[in-house]
Amino acid sequence: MDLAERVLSGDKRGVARLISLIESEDDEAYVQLGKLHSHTGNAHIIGITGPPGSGKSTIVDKLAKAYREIGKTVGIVAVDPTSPFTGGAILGDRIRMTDLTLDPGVFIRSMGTRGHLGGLSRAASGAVRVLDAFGMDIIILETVGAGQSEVEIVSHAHTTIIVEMPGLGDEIQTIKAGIMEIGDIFIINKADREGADKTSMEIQAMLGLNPNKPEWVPPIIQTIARKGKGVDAVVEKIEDHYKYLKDSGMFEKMIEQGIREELDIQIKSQLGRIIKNNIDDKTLEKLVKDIIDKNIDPYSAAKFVLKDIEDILN
Ligand SMILES: Nc1nc2c(ncn2[C@@H]2O[C@H](COP(=O)(O)OP(=O)(O)O)[C@@H](O)[C@H]2O)c(=O)[nH]1
Ligand SMILES: [Mg+2]
Repeated sequence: MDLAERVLSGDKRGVARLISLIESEDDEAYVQLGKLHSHTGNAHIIGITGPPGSGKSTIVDKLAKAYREIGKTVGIVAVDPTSPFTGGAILGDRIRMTDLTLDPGVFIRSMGTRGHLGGLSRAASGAVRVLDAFGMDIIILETVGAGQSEVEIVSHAHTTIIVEMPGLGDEIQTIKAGIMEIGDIFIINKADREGADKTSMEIQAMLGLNPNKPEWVPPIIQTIARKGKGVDAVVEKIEDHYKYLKDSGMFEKMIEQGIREELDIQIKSQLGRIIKNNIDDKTLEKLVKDIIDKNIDPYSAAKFVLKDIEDILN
């Protein structure tokens, strides 16, 4: 059995192997992912992002348990470039999900510093597709909300949750608009601490300034994740959002958009490989020297290289 067949037959080790292959950007990974394509598109993908320590992993843990209670299977992909990849570590350094890992209806995968961020985003998207084909009803994608790359990672999600906590003070003002805009649901976690109402109001005010999703008004929910408080309300809003996406036709649009992006990525990456395989280093080095010596400009040099590739392709 190849890896795709193992995934489809319900073999968790096959899932783990295929995700590793995707992480190492092995060509074969894309062949196997291709075989899974017709089995994808059934999962609800939920992205969770926010500052480190805000309680994302704790929330993911409680959400996963809540979904298991209503009989749904759950895949978790945790992307944390700030914490080193240690192979066995689940969700970074704090392993709180041990009881979940024993559940056959749950699959957890963590991804770390391996490779560049673009590669990480692609790997996360690949892992999500594997888990989708594997039959997970809910797939939760946790990333640290620190910049544009994280926004890119959660862009693979249908429903995006932003987790904040009280006491960030002025920091909340400086949250990049780009991150606020992608939030479908806002969670103020650690509501057992002082200032949760103030933080809620600040987010409310910021959302008022950015009415980018007029048909869906992002709810703001206070939680005490460590005690499981407010988690049911989060599940309810996630389900509401899913229904909104389906009813409004947004879901189909998102799928189409995702496919356009994926096709674009594949065309470019395959073209990149053709170029790499067909230009020897010597030619490139000579061109670099020629550009330095002003014998040729970079634009013309690139044209020259691509002309060669065209001839090879014909
Ligand atoms: N006081 C308080 N602490 C919490 C709450 N939820 C999580 N924590 C703690 O906050 C710390 C960071 O949580 P974690 O889930 O790892 O955050 P992440 O970095 O966003 O994934 C841990 O020590 C948690 O136990 C909460 O509701 N209240
Ligand atoms: Mg975490």
